[in-house]
Amino acid sequence: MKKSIGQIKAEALEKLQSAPDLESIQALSIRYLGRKGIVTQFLRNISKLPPQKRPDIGKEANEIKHFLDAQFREAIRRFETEPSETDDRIDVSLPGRTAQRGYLHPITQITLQICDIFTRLGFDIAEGPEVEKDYYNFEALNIPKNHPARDMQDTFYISDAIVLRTHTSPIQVRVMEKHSPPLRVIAPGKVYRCDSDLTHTPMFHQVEGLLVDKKVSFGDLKGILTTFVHRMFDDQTSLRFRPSFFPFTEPSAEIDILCVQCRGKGCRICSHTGWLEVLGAGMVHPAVFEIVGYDTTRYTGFAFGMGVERIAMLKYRIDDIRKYFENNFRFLKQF
Ligand code: 2NL
Repeated sequence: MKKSIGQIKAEALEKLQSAPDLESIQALSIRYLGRKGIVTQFLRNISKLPPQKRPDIGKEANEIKHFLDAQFREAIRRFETEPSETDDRIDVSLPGRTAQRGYLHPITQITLQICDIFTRLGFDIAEGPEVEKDYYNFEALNIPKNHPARDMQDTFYISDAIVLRTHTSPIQVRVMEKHSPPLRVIAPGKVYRCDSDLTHTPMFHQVEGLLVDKKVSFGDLKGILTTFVHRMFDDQTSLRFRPSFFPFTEPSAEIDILCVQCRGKGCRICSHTGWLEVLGAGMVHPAVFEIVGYDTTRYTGFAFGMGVERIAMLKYRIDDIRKYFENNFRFLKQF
């Protein structure tokens, strides 16, 4: 025999030490312990030795065979379970994972645009509680106890005397309680109604406006709202004032704009009328002024209200209001 079993062992361990990857360890295992492997051959050749040498060398060779087998198995297990040094390394030249940029919600954007238009016309912005007294939400607005607007079906009642506000008018009542005329305020905010379908959600956003001064006329109301519509949509957009009714204004009107889609020809969006309702408005009812202690012989005023989602749906041509509340990032980031 050319090499002693001790030499074979040393050589095998040295090669195992410098094996760079799993494949070379597996190849080494076959080279030494395989059917025609170096250690296997050595064991076979023991039968050619003189009989008195066979037991000692045989025993040693067998031990080394098992030892090497354990070493190879262990090395293979280490490679398979532990990440290698190269896998572990961080490539500092890779581009980082960028954080998604945040945006203002489309409803917030429209609310801010509406507020901006009115601030430039001299209005102040006022806010108030969403959980409101029945008094501010109904009573002070000349909405009597048996009025259909108070119906359990529309209003979320917290208790007998406390509701979730159904409009932002209570904000303006609170402003009038605190300040005397002249006064120009707009009241943006969330409002709640027990209603849910394609065009209604239980929570939606409103902007209301109120102007009180000496000699305020319906003409002033028309002027302000015409300017608003021209700035919100475009200055070619026609308006139409239709007589209507609200308990808190007299006279009252609903304001339509010429359909943004068909420009009056008639289409699905305007239900083939050519017009879209966007605002409610009117001259503040004297009963409301009396409740807050304003002198109705000296002051008149107008008020108006609009749904922000409705304006946003028309401006962005979205036909399902629920899209604004699903928080689908791919929808929201378009605006
Ligand atoms: C609509 C109609 C309107 C008002 C809101 C108001 C507020 C006070 C006094 C009188 Cl404090 N009126 N607000 C007036 C007319 C219409 O909103 O269609 N909103 C979406």
